[in-house]
Parts: sequence; C-alpha cells; structure tokens
Amino acid sequence: MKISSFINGVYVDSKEQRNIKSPVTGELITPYSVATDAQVNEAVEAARAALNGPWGSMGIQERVDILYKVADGISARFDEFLEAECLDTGKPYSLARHIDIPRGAANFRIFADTIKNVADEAFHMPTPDGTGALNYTVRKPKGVIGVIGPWNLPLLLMTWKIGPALACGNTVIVKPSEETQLTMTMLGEVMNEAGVPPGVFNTVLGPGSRVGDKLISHPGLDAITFTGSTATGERVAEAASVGLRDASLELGGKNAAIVFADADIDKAIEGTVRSVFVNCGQVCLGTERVYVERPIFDEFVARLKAEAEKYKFGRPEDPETTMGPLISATHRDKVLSYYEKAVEAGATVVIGGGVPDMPAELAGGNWVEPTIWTGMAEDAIPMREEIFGPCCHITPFDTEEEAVRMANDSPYGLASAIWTENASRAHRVGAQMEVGISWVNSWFLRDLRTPFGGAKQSGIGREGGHYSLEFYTELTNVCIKL
Ligand code: TXE
Repeated sequence: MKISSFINGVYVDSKEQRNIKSPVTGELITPYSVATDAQVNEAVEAARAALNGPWGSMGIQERVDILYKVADGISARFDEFLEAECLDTGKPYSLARHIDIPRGAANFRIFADTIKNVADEAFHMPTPDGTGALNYTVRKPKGVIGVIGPWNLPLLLMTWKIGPALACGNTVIVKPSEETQLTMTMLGEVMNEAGVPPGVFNTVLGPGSRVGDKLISHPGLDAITFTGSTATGERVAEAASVGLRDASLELGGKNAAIVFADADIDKAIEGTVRSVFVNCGQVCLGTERVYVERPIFDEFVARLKAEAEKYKFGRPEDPETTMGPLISATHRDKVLSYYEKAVEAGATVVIGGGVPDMPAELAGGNWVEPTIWTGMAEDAIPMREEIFGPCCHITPFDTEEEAVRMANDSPYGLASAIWTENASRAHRVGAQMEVGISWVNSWFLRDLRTPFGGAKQSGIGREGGHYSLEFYTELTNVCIKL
C-alpha cells in the first residue's frame, strides 16, 4: 500500500520520502510521503470548501447514515485494519482485536447515535409587556478542525475525535503520529467507499515538528483537538491562542492505584496487572504508581511480580504473545533512561529493569522488560514524570488520608484506580481523587457517554457523549419575542 496524505478524496504523493520501521524487528515496513507545506494548505482549503458545500448543508439523518457506513467499512475490513495496526505498533493481535479495531468502528456508530438523539435547551421568559419570549439553541458545526493524535492507540484515539467531529458536521484535517500512519491512511479509502464527500476527511503525514506545527499554525483552522504529550499540548494551546481558536487537550498522566487491605486481592491484582502492563505500558490511563496498605503489601508485591513473569514477548500475530515492543528506538531509550534513574534513586528492582534476550530475528525490535520497583522516595524523578513503559513503583501506606495525599501529589491528574470492598470508602476516596477519571474496582471500563479528560497537566476540556458535542459544535441562541 502507498502511504501518502489523503486530500480532497485522493492520495497525494510528495518528493520527500521517509521510512516507517517495524517496532518488532527494526526493519523497514514501507516508505511514506511527507506532506509539503502546499499540501497542508490544500487540505485546509479542501476542508473549508467541503464545509461550505454538500457536507455543510446535509441533513443529520443523511450524515448519520454515511457515518454508519464508515463504521461498517472498518468492520468489513477488520482483518486488514488489525494487520495494519499491529504492523505499525507491534502490539499483539489478541489486544488490538478486542480493543483498537472494534472501538475504531464503534466511535463512528456511537457519535452518530449521539448527534441523532441530542435534545437542545429552550427557555420561555417573561417580558415587561406580558407577551413573553422564547429562547432556543441551534447547534452548528464548529468548522474546520485539526485533529492530532499519538501512536499508542492510533485508530482508536483518532476516531474518538474524528467520529464526533464529523457527526457534528465539521470537516477535519488529521495528522496521525509519524510513527503510526497505516490505519489513518486506510481510513481514506473507507471514507470514499462510504460516500463521505471529498474534503470532509483529509490526512497530512509527516513529523509533528514540521507538518503538525504547520497545521496547528494555519489560520484556516477553527479548532484543534489533540492527544499526546503535555509538552506538545502546551505548543498546541499556544498556536490555538492565535485567532482565539478552541483547543481540546488530552495529555499525559502519572496515574495512581490505591489498594486497600479490604480489597478483593484477586481482582486488585488482575486489574493492576492490566493497568500497568497492557500495550507495553503505553496507555495514557495506565498505572505507574501503586499504593498498597501495609498489611497486604508483601503479598501484593509478590503476586504482581508473579504475574509480570508470565508475559511472553513475540510477534504480534503469534497467539502466545502477550507483550509487544515499545513504539520506537527513541521511546525505548527514554524508558530505559528511567529504568536507570530509578536505580540511581535507590529503587529495589523487584523484577525487570532491562532489555530481554530476544531471538536473532527480533533483536532489532524495541523490547524492554516489564519492571516493578519498591523503595523509591515520592519525590524521585521516576515517581513524578510520565515514563510510558511497562513499569510501576509500589509504595506501602498506613492510613486512607496518607494514600489519598500521596496519590494526589502529582503534577498530572488523568486517572486513578481504587481497590476496596468497603462501599463508603469507595465513594469517599473515589470522589477525592484529583483526576478526570476515578475508577473503583475496575480499570479502563469505559462508557463513551461519560466525560473523558484530565485535570492539572493532564489536559484541558472533556470529550465523550454530549461533552464531545460541546467541543465540536457552536451554539447560537435564538431569542424570539412572542
Ligand atoms: O508525543 P508528542 P511523542 C507521552 C509519552 C511519550 C511522550 C512523547 O510520555 O513518551 O509523550 O511522545 C504531534 N505541532 N505521550 O513524542 O510529541 C506528533 O507528530 C503539532 C502520552 O510521540 O506529543 C504526534 O502526532 N503537532 C500520550 C502527536 O503530536 C506536533 C500518547 C503526539 O506527539 C508537534 C503519546 C507540534 N509542534 C505520548 N510536535 C497520551 N496522552 O496518550 C509533535 N506533534
């Protein structure tokens, strides 16, 4: 497959080619064409023309029917999307089959349903002459939206934004991460087959510092939605401030889990294993700090270690594989630098801490061992910064107040997980967490109608259900004197 930007319904090449490498072997997957500045401009112009054309004037039912066809198009090519996503990310098929690809399709269906069923407000008001007035809100597309996303869950996280943006009648220019561009490229074909008019969905491929920056600085965008690192999020906010464009920012995390001695320990272990290690730890909602009540601390550490030992590295398509590589050599070096910093900070390495021995054909991949530490001070660097690898630190605590204080003592505030069988404590502690998403006795349990986003440096704004509609639409209040 030719990997190039998708503008106004067609794939467009450019002279500058870069390579996409396999995270599993380090070998070349395919070259891709980097979008030129002129192509970014063309994508924005095409999106504006489509907004002012048939897409902008289309009735909701027709738009919704097209979005169902997009969802059906992803489902019909399920195996191709699965193969592409796993080739790009190195994640196991067993994971992407259950999470990434089904959610990619669901994001179009769910937001099509949401926009179809939304009810807007009306206010009757008294007037001095006694006739009264009626106010009602009209929901309009926000306009041309720039969508920028990361590499950890490419199809899932991009469609989480594209789905509601299109459902609300906007047009989009999508800049996938330069690490993972296959499924977004395939989506162009699906859009054409579903009857999405040219210019409604566009992609521009290339490095964030150039193509991404050109896009977010473009005055033709009406809003920007971004998922990625906090540092890049700050740059997006800066660019969006020019011309006072709206920005939705879903950023990093340093998420805590609190395990009370009254927890169902089997469930707590099962949930914590997933939240630390799934997708090789490359999940913004993943747990990197675990606080365990002292009476069960030793047992918890031993059991988490035993579970970490069970992970099997391998090729994505191998059904035995339960852990893939990190996305890139650069990211592997970053994660390994934290493995070193943890030791420097006096951590006890319970398991892992290095690079696994791999067979020769996989030795060029970005593999790191699942890693557990104890004994670090709360202010050590690996306890404060997002690592984004398969690792966590476990700290004992003695009181509920102490656990809540330590968990909340973070510059980030994305998600948390509380494990307890005490219902009062579940409500009390669950609500005290300074995060956007506070789970109790679960992790990654997602109802797509609920608000998703982060507090503190984990982001600005919420998406999901009607919260997405708030971001992707502009409201006009019509006030009619009766
Ligand atoms: O992220 P970036 P990177 C965290 C994680 C990871 C770190 C760095 O800790 O180690 O971020 O990863 C585009 N203008 N998360 O470097 O840079 C870029 O091309 C416009 C957490 O990959 O934020 C990509 O499409 N766009 C996170 C997207 O931004 C720019 C998931 C994200 O890349 C740009 C990923 C610019 N100036 C990483 N610079 C999460 N919250 O899930 C880059 N980009």
